[in-house]
Amino acid sequence: MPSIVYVLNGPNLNLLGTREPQTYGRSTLMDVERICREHAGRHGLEVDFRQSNHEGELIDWIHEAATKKSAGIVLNAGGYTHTSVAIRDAVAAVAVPVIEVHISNIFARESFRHVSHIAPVARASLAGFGVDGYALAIDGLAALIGARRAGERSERPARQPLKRRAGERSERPARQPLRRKR
Ligand code: DHK
Repeated sequence: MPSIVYVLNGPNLNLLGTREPQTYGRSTLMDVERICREHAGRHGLEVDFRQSNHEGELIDWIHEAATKKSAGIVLNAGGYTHTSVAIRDAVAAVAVPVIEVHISNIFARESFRHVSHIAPVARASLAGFGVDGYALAIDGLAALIGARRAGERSERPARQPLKRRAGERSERPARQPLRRKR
């Protein structure tokens, strides 16, 4: 059964495509979902893609990802990144790796966005790659958990023993003593 990556999106990300396009671009949340599924598929992973404008619902989903033993979480907590101690605590409470993603470069924006409560407890963080950040997060997560690429074999091919040629000696030739020149 393929492993599942939870991709969780916080408040206002349902408005992607029309919301401040100069900052968040023109891709919609459905486009992001497609990108995530496509990238996850390359690693033999499946995606459970969700969005909520409610803090508690995001927290419940983080817990669920852990109890269902998901492969990991890609989390864009939106504005809650900068305010929610409760989401930070949920991320800290679970054993699954959480990759924090931001479409915009939060460090190049207003100072209140420079603080992320998620970053210190996330396994890794990405910001400023646009919606491609989601694909990068999935690739990074797959590398972290050692997910196989589609079509890759699970076992390494068995090592072949070295074949000795007929007449070949197994030991190294004895060292010849150095001859002193006259
Ligand atoms: C999305 C939001 O909704 C903002 O509140 C964050 C983040 C940045 C993003 O870049 O994806 O500050």
